[in-house]
Amino acid sequence: MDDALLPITEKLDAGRRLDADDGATLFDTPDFWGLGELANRVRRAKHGDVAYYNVNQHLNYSNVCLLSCKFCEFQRKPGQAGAYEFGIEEIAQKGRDAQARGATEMHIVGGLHPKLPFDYYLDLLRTLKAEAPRLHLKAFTAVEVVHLARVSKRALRQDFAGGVRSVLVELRDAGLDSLPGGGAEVFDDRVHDEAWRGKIRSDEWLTVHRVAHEVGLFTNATMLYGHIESRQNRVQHLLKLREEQDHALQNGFPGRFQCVIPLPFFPDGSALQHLPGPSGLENLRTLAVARLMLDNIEHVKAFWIMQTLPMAQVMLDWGANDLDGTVVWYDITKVGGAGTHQEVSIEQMCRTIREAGYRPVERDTLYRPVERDGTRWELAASSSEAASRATAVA
Ligand code: V47
Repeated sequence: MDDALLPITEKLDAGRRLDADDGATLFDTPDFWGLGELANRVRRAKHGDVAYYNVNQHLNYSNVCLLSCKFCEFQRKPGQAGAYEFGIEEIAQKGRDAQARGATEMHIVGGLHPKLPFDYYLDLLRTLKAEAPRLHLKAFTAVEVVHLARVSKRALRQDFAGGVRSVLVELRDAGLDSLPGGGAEVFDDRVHDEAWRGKIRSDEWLTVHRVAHEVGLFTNATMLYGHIESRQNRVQHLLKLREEQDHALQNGFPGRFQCVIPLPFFPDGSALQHLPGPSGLENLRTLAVARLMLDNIEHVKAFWIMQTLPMAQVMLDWGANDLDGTVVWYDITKVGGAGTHQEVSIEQMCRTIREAGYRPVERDTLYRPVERDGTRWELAASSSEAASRATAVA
């Protein structure tokens, strides 16, 4: 073992927090397998041999976007070939279809559309809740939430958090159940200005999530790595997330971050396609560091769509305890030039997890175990919600 890992091991054994220097050491250590072992130890202490997945579907209501993020191959300008926006009936149909195939979650994100009114988004949520009430609606990144606050003319300049709060409350009351983790990219102003100028900055992203936690919404957090950022930027990103989670927990907010999802940059088709993208080893290293630094975020997701299933299997030994969903369409990135139809069956997902030596557990978006019989599903009797419902009935 690299001697530099010994004090870190001692800290972990004593339940003490790692700091920025420890993060740098973990990124730089030549003892790659030692790092993996540390991450796996922490992962196993928290989650044993359980590996979660869910049955979900993605809905990208529009790819039209005012922004021009250099890493993004999804966005189109208004009128450009391939630009689209879904009508509400089309969205309703997708909701009915997802519910009929037994999905528990709809993950909804889109571009910053210059024309769609705020009512479109409220309609989208209300329609899905009416047509597919069993779907949990995990919708709108912090970037979209700020866009919607602007579209609906909240006074963000005078009171950013207040404007965000009023928009989130309205969305929540229309059916929004939680926020996905997208749009965080990497929390650094230099990288921001070079690669996604015009998008909200890290302080605004974090404020949206803070307000979401205050108003009772659970959220996720991503980190896009392997482009023009440094490893030090990644450590700082993780520390900012940890600090924000401390804030939610110390203040007893009803919401908090549930999981972190490190996302490897895919160069193909983007304005940064001259870059190589991260290697498999860098993916494992970044995942392990995320698990070790984020002692207050319960779940770490290996998003198999971007990592591939074989890589995700290995990632279960490197800190990940969740593979995300069975997904049906995924349009934001296309792995290796693949089409947008990316789907695994529940059987395939379970086989993948078992083969890696773990016990597959289906969860809902809030990480409550699900019991399933084909397309019919219920929260498992052991989950706290089901238990409290049973108590209320008794
Ligand atoms: O914010 C865009 C990233 C994100 C590329 O919350 C790219 O459960 C790699 O946030 N290469 C959207 N990444 C995806 C996302 C997500 C995914 C799965 C689960 C959850 C969750 C959230 O995708 C964007 C951006 O960071 N992205 N382009 C690219 N070329």
